[in-house]
Amino acid sequence: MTIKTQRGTIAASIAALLLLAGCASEPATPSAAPTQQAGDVVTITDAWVKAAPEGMTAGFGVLENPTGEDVTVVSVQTPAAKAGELHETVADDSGAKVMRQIDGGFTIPADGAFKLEPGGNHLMLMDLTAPLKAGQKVTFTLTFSDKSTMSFTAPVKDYSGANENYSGGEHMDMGDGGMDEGK
Ligand SMILES: [Cu+2]
Repeated sequence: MTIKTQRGTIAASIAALLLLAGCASEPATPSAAPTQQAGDVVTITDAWVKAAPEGMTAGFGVLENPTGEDVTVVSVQTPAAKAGELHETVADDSGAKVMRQIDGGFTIPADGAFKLEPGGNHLMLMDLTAPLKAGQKVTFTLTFSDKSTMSFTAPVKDYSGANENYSGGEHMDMGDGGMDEGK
């Protein structure tokens, strides 16, 4: 009887140890598994920036998302401008095209593309740090909602369009009062 009990205890202990071992290694599987980061897989093609002597300008291109889930660009940064914004272009009350910060960022659909083009969505460069001339290159860093980032370089090109006014302010008024966020 005594031996049996001891054996039972030992068996139970071994089982407990195995369980512990199982528990200890299990969390590593789901949480540490390398989930695909948006910044590693999203691409941009035909990227370019409109030349501008000063003030503000915009960057364009086609973002592509090869994953099975939507990904969202939440911010843009570039050394070429003091601030970068994600803009959409909409018609105001009088029907004129105005651009403004887009609510919720740029969402690139699963297995789809998101176009940045003159007269539409674009990467806004506010307050250029230096004149941008055709032939120069601008580096951008996009940040996604999963906190990952992607960087790319876009050539500067002369272009006469994309002169939409800035919603809620004068075209060249990029002061703090000129913003029309989230309306
Ligand atoms: Cu803009």
